[in-house]
Amino acid sequence: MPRVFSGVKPSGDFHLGNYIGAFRQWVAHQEDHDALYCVVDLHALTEEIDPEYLRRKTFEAALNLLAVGLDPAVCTIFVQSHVPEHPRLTWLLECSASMGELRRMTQFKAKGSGQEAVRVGLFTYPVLMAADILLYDTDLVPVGEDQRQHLELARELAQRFNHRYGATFSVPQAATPGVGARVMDLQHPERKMSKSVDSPLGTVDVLDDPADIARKVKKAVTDTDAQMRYDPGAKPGLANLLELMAVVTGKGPDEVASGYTRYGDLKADLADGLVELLRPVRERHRTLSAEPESVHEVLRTGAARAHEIASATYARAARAMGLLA
Ligand code: AQP
Repeated sequence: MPRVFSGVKPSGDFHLGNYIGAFRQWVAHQEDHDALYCVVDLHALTEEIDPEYLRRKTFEAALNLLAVGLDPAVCTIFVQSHVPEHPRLTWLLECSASMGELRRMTQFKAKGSGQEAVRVGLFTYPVLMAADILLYDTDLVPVGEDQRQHLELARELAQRFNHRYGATFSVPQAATPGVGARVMDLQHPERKMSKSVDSPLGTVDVLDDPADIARKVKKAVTDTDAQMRYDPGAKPGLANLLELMAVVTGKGPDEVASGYTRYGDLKADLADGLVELLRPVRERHRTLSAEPESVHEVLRTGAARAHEIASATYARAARAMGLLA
């Protein structure tokens, strides 16, 4: 079976962007791929994070991955730092990546460019992400649009390594959903919904209760011309709502727009649709919360399987570069 790998950072609570941009695909791919999904805790260290908070969020992230519908009987779920080959391969790849190509990464430009005190890890984290992916001979990486550039870097590093040292890594492909690849903040539709940005009204968490979901959708920023049409450039707030409704209904955003005249009606139906979309997640979460040991067991089994694959790939790369076995 072709292999799928993807990861999520345990830096906060999972939101609708993670669910629609990534987890829905993860769940779909687990059936017909050899799927590995990772809580990338090392990535969370690139910015200030309280140690206790990180530990708690890492566990919660694993629990939530089960809640969104991943089945440990058919896929592998593990924590990045439990598999030591991730930082080990990162070093090998850093020794073939260039400062110039990392400086071009838009996420780094947005978060840290020009600041002397910025962490080195924030600059090099796309290389860690490349190592995450390349360790597993990954064919497909389901990600939201925000990660596309990092995925391109992973492909570039794999090709460069293979060219310089001989065939070592599979070159992965990105898989982004047609609609919903970039869910925007409901209050600031010019920026993506994100767990590390404090925007309580703009972010719908996957575990929000129905009343909160309805309140946030109702207060979502739109525009004043009140014309119902899908136009992400001129009407980003409305376009975001139409895209979300397109995900909920399986229609295209233009088709959704043609079915409404008033923003209020769209918002009301969208709130109901999102409540239903996320209901199974909330229910599974309630059950799983009562059995934390089963989550730890999933992570132990997952790390053992991931380590088996990752150690073989690391050994291949180390040998190719001339490290003594
Ligand atoms: N707004 C989004 N729309 C669609 N997909 C999204 N993803 C994240 N945000 C959106 C996808 O979710 C997966 C996990 O990504 P992450 O852990 O990097 O998510 P985040 O919520 O973006 O987290 P942070 O802490 O806010 O990260 P930064 O600040 O680095 O962006 C990925 O597949 C991602 O594409």
